[in-house]
Amino acid sequence: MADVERADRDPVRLERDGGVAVAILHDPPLNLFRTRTFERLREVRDEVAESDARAFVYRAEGEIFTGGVDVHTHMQLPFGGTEASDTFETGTIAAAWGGVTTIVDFAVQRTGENVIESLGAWHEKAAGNCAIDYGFHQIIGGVDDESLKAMTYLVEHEGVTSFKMFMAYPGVFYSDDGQILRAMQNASESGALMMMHAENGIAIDVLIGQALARGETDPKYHAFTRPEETESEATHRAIKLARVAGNVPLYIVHMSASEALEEVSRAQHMGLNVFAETCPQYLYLSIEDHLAQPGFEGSKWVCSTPIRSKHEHHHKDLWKGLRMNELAVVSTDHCPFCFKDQKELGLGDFSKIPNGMGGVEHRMELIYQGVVMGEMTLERWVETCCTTPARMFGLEKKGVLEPGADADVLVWDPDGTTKIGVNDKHHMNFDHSSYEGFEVQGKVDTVVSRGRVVVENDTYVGSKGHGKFVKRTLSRYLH
Ligand code: DUC
Ligand code: ZN
Ligand code: ZN
Repeated sequence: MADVERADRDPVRLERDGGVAVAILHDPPLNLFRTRTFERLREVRDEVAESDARAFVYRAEGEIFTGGVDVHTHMQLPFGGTEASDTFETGTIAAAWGGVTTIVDFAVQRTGENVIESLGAWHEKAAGNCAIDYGFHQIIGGVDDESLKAMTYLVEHEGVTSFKMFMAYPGVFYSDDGQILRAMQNASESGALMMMHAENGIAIDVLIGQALARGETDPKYHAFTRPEETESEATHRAIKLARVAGNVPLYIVHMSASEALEEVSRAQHMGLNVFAETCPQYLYLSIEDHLAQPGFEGSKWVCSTPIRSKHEHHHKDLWKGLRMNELAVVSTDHCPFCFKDQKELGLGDFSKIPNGMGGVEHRMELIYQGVVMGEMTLERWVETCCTTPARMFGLEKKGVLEPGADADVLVWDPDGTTKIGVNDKHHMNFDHSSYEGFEVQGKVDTVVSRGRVVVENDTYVGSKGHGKFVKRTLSRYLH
């Protein structure tokens, strides 16, 4: 490398190598750096802007971070008698608006379906449509010899190194303990990571039946029939099964409840390979303020695991879990449905409301608000929203600002504000906002995906198909 230059006041140096400019952070890399005075870097902005995938693009104002990584989205997922309303095109554009430069979505195999074909179907949905890069996890809905073999194949050949199973949704995605154990044993062999939707779906179905028989049909009963014990029991069971399966790495998705978090924390203290994520909805939203709104309004916030009571310490405990690294990742479980015609499928019967809400656009903003509120540090924001998700899921060139990494950059304006709502900031494809009326400090300024500017000056300037499928390696979080 020739020509090493140093920016005057900032912990960054610029190296040029064959016309490619690469910013390198101080050692150890922080994956973020503050800059108000990037005069020197501003000079090279035009030079590097369109040049090379590994080149960074700079602006003079704002703070520069590695782009957001959301490892839990469901674009156009067929679910609940309908289909999630964001396509790979609309959803990845919205993600870009939110400072996200990589998503990992879920390909779905149901009982009787071929795993490799189902992954192919998800490739078809996404290819050529995405604004930012994407990877896939594979949902295993049916465990048999063929699907187990396919799991190994996906790890070895397809860059799909994590598998999600469901202890909930009997008759839809549900797997019993024996099936889960077999899949976990397979993952233990191949080195893959197991992701678990941890809710006791059999018990929940009993509670749902009893509630409906009592005439309890409003959206709020969705949460009352999924009490925290059904989440913590399943979390506990998943942890034990993972241990039986040779301590396979286990990642509990969308954690919402204090008791479930205790299970994870206990396992971690025992030295088990157990990890967990939470989502913004579990940190901010509640039964009282959202799900129990009058009439059918609350259906907008029906998702599983459910949002919980604001009086039971869940919010507080989850923020603490994020600080303590008991919760390693914040994702969104982005799975939006319109109120009209989609959520309305559950009018008169909460159990028929499609489960899911949208948030891929707002995760960076909402979790930055945690920094503003003193719930976490700026470094932790980057760790939980960018760096750890990338490492956890083997996205080798994502979540870091370092030579050789993809130039996925978020320029953040800490002095700006973001007003969230259908008539404010809202680029997702559904007819309401899960965070309507939220006003948070901080604002996405510029977003760069592999060296290409995709959002700047409050305008989306990316292109359909720029986003490419990323093959993932095994999780790098443990090794
Ligand atoms: N939970 C949701 O709310 N939506 C999609 C699937 C899930 O597990
Ligand atoms: Zn789930
Ligand atoms: Zn999900």
